[in-house]
Amino acid sequence: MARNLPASVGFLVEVSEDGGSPLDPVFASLGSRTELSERIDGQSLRAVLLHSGAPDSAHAHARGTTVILAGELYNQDELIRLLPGDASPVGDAALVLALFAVYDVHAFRLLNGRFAALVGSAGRTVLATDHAGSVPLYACATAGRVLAATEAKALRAAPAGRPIAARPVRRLAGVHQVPAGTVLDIAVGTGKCVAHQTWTPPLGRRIVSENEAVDSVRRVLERAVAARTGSDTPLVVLSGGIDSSSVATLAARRSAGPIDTVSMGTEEADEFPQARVVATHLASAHREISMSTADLLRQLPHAVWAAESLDPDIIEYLLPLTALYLRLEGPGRRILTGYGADIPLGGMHREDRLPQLDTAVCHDMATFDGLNEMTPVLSGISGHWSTHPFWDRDVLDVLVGLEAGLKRRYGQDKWVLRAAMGDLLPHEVVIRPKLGVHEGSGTTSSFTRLLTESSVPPGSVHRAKHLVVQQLFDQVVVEGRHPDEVKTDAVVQWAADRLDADARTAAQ
Ligand code: AMP
Ligand code: PCX
Ligand code: MG
Repeated sequence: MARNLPASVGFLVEVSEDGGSPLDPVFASLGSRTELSERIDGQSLRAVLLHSGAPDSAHAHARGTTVILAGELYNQDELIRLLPGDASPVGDAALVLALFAVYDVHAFRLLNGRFAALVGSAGRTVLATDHAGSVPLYACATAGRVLAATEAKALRAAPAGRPIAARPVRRLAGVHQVPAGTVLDIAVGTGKCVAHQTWTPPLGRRIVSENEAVDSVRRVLERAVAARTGSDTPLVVLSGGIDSSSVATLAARRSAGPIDTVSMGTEEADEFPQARVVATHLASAHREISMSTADLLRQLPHAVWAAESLDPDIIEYLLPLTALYLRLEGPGRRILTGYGADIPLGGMHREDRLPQLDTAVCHDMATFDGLNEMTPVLSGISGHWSTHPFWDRDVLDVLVGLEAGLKRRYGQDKWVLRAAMGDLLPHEVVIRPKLGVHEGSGTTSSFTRLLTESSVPPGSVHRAKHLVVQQLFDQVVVEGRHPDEVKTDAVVQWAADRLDADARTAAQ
């Protein structure tokens, strides 16, 4: 299906029995805002949709049920086949509405997408995330009132809600994050909540031949890239590693003209030559964006503001991407990345033993939830929409489910992917092991140096990074400050002083 940006990229919704009092719709994502207001069987539903000009298909209403959807679906064609012969709903929200009428909450087990959704019907508010929770969704429920938003900061002024079957958000009493692949069915009158899990990563491993594995990886990734490529020229954030190069080459194959690619680097490190090999091979319109590590580190508050993540490792992966997106001028683009490939393939696991490889895959697949590393808000803060083909539901099912010996083979990491792309990329690209974005951009090393230069002892650097990220979260999410007002240097000094004080207390 041809498309540019999703109809909506975020929302704040309030469902209440007494009309409630409106919250301030605060989002880090850029976008126009459209308000809508409806009565559903004695309750009022008020929503603010964040969008880039055409929000109509993010919202659907029929027979006392309303659907609001931020993001997009990737398997509309399959889904439409489930509906009665002549039904062909226009837009993703209408499609979910039609499926909900047939399957109720179980409709969400059918969807392959990148979305957060709300369904309002008589007495019920249903909240749903995609299989990966890739569009974060937060909720706050009290008797008679349910609030939901795609950014936690939009709920910072919400009244303390009752505990629900979801993860509490640090220092936002009553605000919870809806887990990945989950539907929460909330009774508005009481605030009581029932959770249904709609997806879980495969735990078994399929035994298939090399050829079968390679063919299925190629086919499923092709489909995932096709479903994410709009009518405009695709833009791929390209490191020159096998993951983003695979996405770029598959996007280029289905594009009528040259695709756009962009790479970032700093004075400390870049992978510009490696990315250039791929860009030249694809004849893409390629751009290199270079920045100082000082400028990069100044964007730390923006990375935390966008990702609303408390994990310092994840913030190190996301900072260079945030800084890159902030330098991509408008209008809003659809951006494809290779993010996430290393998780189901164990790409960050640099050794040969298969039990350890599968242990790493199992661990990463069991712990990604709540890290928000796939969030579209990262690029949303500069008005763009990012999407990650490797975390397509069908791609994940295939990749996770391959036995470990197909992931590490003939001394190569991610062997099955390299073999699947072998005929489309230069040999040197196919075989090169790659650094992570945090290493290839000098992010980890420059962040570490900033701390040690502020007299953090080398053994306390990780703890200091944790404190910095937590403090940034408190300022830009919990307290609602704009990241332009928050200075990385001041927060780093605060963390160094705090560690120093803790060390003195311990020594007494
Ligand atoms: P990684 O797995 O470390 O390569 O990073 C995840 C994704 O981020 C890659 O697949 C690329 O899409 C993107 N990326 C990483 N490094 C860069 C870079 N230096 N410039 C542009 N995009 C990058
Ligand atoms: N990545 C990885 C994901 C980082 C690990 N995340 C996790 N375990 N939840 C990827 O792109 O697959 C890098 C830099 O590599 C980010
Ligand atoms: Mg990668």
